Amino acid sequence: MSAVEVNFDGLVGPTHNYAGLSEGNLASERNRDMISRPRAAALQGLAKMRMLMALGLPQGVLPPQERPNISWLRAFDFTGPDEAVWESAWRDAPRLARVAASASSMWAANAATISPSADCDDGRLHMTPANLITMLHRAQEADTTARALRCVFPDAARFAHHEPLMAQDCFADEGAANHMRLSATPGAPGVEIFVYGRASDDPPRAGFPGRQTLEACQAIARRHRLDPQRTVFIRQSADAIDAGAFHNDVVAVAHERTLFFHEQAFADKAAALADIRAKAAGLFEPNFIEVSASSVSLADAVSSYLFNSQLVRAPGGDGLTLIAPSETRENNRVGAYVAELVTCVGAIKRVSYVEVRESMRNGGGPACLRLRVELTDTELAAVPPGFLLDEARVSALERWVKTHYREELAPGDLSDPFLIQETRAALDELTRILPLGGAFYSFQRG
Ligand code: SUG
Repeated sequence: MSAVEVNFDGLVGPTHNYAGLSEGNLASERNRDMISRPRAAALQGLAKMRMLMALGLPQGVLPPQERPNISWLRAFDFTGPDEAVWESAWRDAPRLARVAASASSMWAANAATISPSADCDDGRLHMTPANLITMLHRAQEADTTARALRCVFPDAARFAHHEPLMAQDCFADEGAANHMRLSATPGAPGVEIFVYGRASDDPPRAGFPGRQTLEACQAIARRHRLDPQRTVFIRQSADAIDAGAFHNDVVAVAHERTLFFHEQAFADKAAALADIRAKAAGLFEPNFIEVSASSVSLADAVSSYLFNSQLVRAPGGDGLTLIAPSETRENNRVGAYVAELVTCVGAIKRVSYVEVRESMRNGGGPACLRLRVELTDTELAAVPPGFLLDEARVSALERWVKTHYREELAPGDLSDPFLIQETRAALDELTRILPLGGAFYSFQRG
């Protein structure tokens, strides 16, 4: 059956800021308390979507979540009118207030794990919103993500929506950022590759946290009804995690038959590649593009975000295009590596650099900002068209950003109680640009 990969990008929310909330994410830690530029951040995200649209690729969008998250703060017994909740949280628990202001749902690669229907034995597309329990600020995303996905994929006969995994350490799950898929062509059955940072019975270790567990990966593979003969579980290398690869998509990316990865991405590379090759047997021959540490060190891979690129095939074009962050080019060693890569005979024929600097300063590159969903023609027809971008809708979103988003947000600006009404006005209007209905956000439900 013919199918197409649709990237659904997370819209950057109006409270985009640098709070230094993510241990093990070097950019987030380094840029803590910098002044952010929410308007530029959201426009950079939309410009990236435009770039993919210009290549002839379908592009979808996911809404930002409601922040400041006043109802989340109420769970910690901040009481009174919304403005009073916000003020007392800043006074008594500023760290919680910053968590409640985080716009982290923009990184849609962490929204969910998606298995296309070609891989699932009931012929439906399966999705599991990520519980994101490792980082407090991200753990507040799962419920709203689940609701957003139900709006975008409403047809239960075609789309199987699962609950996020149990919010327990054993099932820590960060979604598609640790999930890859190889297949001969879109629509063909593939090999699903789950990458985990730790197993629940690992001995304690020093170093940065592994955010994805083996148990979470296995549970998702079972509930998505994947064929064990076509499913691979790979342990991420501790070296990669400790170098700042807090998700696998910082050191590897896959598309169609191609796996583009860093030599030190996986704990046991030889076993991982052999397993992928064995499980692809009879379907396709995988194409491994391994980047040696002598060409690009792990430190350069993490700082340049080379692998946090999108690998795409433009319709009618030959070969794959790497949509890489401009930071990749700015790193002389990595930029030179890419320039050579695209001139050798290989699957990746060209590179396009994209500027998503505001997101990058929080550790989110082009690939973090999108959730990939491979849809058959009939599944695509079941997506409300309002979630797919055309010129009119992307222009409407740009106008919306320019109307509602602040140019700058300094940490001290976040405590402004006026921010609550300001962001709600923006989100309320958004529900008339995207087909979210009039009660998507909790403030709209009263
Ligand atoms: O979870 N940064 C995000 C970046 C997510 C990137 N996603 C992928 N690699 N797929 C994170 O660490 C920083 C927020 C702050 O510090 O204000 C943050 O959440």
